[in-house]
Amino acid sequence: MTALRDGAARLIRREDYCPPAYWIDTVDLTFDLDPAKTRVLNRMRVRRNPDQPRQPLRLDGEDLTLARVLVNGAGTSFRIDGAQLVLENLPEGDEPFELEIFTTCAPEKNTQLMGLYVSQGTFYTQCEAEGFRRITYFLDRPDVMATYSVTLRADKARYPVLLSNGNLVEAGDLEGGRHYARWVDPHRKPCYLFALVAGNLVCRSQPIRSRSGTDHLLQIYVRAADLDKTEHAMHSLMAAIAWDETRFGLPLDLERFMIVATSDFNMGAMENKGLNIFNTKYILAHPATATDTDFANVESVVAHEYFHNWTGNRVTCRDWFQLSLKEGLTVFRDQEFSMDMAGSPSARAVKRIEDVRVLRTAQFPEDAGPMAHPVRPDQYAEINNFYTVTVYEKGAEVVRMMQTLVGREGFTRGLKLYFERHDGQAVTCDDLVQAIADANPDSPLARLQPQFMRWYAQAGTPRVQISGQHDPATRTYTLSLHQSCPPTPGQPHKEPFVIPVAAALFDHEGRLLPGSERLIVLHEPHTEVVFPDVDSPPIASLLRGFSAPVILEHPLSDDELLVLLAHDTDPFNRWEAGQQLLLRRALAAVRAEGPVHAPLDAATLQALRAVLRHPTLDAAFKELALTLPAHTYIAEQLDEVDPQRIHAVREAMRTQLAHALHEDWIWAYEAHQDSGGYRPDAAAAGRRALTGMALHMLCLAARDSGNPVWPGKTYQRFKDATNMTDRYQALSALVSAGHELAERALALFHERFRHEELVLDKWFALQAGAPDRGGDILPRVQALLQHPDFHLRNPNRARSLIGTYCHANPAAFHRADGAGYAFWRDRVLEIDAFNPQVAARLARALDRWKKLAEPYRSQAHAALRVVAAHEPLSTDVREVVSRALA
Ligand code: 0A1
Ligand code: ZN
Repeated sequence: MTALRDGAARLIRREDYCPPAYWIDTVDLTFDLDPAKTRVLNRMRVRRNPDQPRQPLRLDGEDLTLARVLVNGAGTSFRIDGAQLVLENLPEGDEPFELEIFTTCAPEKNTQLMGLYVSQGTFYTQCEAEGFRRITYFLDRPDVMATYSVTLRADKARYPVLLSNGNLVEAGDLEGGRHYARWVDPHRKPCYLFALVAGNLVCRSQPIRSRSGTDHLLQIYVRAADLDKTEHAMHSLMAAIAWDETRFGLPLDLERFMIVATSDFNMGAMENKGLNIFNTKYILAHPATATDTDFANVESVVAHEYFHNWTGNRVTCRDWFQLSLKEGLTVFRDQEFSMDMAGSPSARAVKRIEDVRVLRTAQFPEDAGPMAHPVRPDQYAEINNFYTVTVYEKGAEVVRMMQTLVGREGFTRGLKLYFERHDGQAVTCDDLVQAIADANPDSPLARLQPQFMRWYAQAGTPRVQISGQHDPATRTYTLSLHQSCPPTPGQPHKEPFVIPVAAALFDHEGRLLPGSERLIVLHEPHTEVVFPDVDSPPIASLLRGFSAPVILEHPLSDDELLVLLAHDTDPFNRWEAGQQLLLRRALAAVRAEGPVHAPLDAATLQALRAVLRHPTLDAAFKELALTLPAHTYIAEQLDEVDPQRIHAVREAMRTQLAHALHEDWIWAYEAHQDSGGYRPDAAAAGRRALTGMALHMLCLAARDSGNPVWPGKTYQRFKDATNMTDRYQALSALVSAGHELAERALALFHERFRHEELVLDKWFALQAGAPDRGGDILPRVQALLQHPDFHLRNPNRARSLIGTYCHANPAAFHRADGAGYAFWRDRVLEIDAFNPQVAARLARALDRWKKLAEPYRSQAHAALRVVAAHEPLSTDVREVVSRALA
């Protein structure tokens, strides 16, 4: 419910769950589509739920104009109670009855982009979580599942394409230049999976035959100008279909699987049954306009939405508290898919590192801040605020731990049992864990199942403290592991978790000790593990592959970290050793007094040079190993945060890397050039990432030396590039270095791509995210708000300029004069007036204000208080700011 309401919001609690008093078995919808006034006739077959006490039928509705209600064809009395339509005089007895509701709505006035809305002249719907109630009165909850038939009527010239879920059963012309299409979806579904699209679109079609021999039609609908950008999405979809059949035995259950892209979308994409609706950002990809990151995102989001067809649609959530049942599991599945697509072990590790970086830079702060919540939350004011990195990414880590505890095959067996038991049902997170445990009765998961469920119940990132003791007399090495978890809002005390810690031992020459690899399942507060046959003090490599979403406190010496960086056989921990070395130096420099000076020592620089020059390591891995720990990750390690100090330290480290490794960067740039055409595969993308990093470093070094050679080469590469990755990297290198050529390049870039919305988003984001020099970014962002290409109501554009500035440019945002926070305050309120969901995400930029040093803390507090006191304020934003202020 995103309606603007006054006062404190009512909390919805998980413990209050009650099955519905009525079931809706069939829904027949007729739409007369008109942007100003769309007429919706909703004919339902309803029956009382005999397991519940007799009570009135309460249907949810929002922003609807009600014209008529009929029960079994006759008029009936009704009343409106808040946002509900209440029917009291229903037929006696338990026979099903026909309920017919006729309403109208105004899609062109729908700026929230929930329910039925118009974008660039085309109708789209978005119903998750509670948007269907903005289309018609309904039991808008995921445990009410019905079969749907849908008739769409609209002007034929303006809306030649009419789509809904399922199969097209009839289409034809009507009077007055109108036409119609009738769709029937044979699968029962909750209303959040309903969708319709009507507009002037073209499509790429692909017939396929599955492994089991069934024929299907895949279609991707876009605007005509975008058709040449759909090939990669189609390939990704075909790969995802094949992967789900091979890995999990899950086939496509639809004759027709359609994807439609829209420029105006609050989130990434939506898994509506048979008719996925996507943000264009996650469908369109052409080498000339999309970067390697865009290509990878398209692949993973297309797969994610497709995988929801089983994990989400065939088996759905009983209530919205169970959101991670479908999201954690589906993110896990899309991560596994992307890893398998990446191919080589080191390319898989690169994907794993990228996923862990997201977890640490976004989820760990969430888990330590005012919005901390369990993977299965206990309460919410606005469910849209809980589509979070905790529910999605930490939820995926919880599923991954289950796979680790039962093994890969055991996990596949568990999912098979889950579908055997629950296909067609709306279930809970307990049901998923139960199926995986029951399919693996001898596993540690089955033994520790109730305790494992704490991952769903307790918020906060657990810490695992390590110490090790070598005993030469017994030739043993004893590891002590101690776990704890800090308090989070509403959860002062935590019980111990089940933590799988993958471990191995190395000697000081970097040789793996034979037989030392094992999985430690920590479940007590404190555990000791003894490794036999260890002749001398070893180096423990722990939490390999990031086997649990915890913070490891493992006091390895610098020398030991250097050994792991050079030799660990687990590429994840190899990367991690380098990150720990860099993090230590960053923290020491942040904590030191006085001006920041050269935080990196010669040994670290030499180790990084060795990684960069390594003969066999992948370019993508090298790029990750040489990337500094993120600003937010460094901030999380501190009790009090001075954002300007962290920024200064990171800049000093970058400058040192640029100068000390100058010759190496030149080598890296020249040795990793690609000849031939663009291919978005992991190896080629890795080479481009590394050459891009090299250019950044070379431009940075040139800034200090004044030598124009590398900026000149970079500018030339920017102009000559044959793909967007290289072009954007070059542009961004000039912008980051603050080189005078940057302005010229930015102007050229705009001129060349001014008709490409997604490229313009990059153009805005690059400027909003550029390194701050003397406070110059905020005025630039303010000026860009007035740019003719800036459209506040388009979520992608608002996020690219305002979101990037507030969320991704800490040094520019946290200004001593508080002007960054005042800007945040004004934009949150401005956006909240028309799109609360987007506003609430922006509002979270000040989640961690209590950790800020003065004067930032007081300034941020003042801005938050103004937002909290504003009337009217959406439930969405109110929940975020009141938790921040609590
Ligand atoms: N279920 C989608 C995410 C999603 C959630 C809410 C939305 O409303 C605007 C849209 C999409 C997914 O996980 O992909
Ligand atoms: Zn999802």
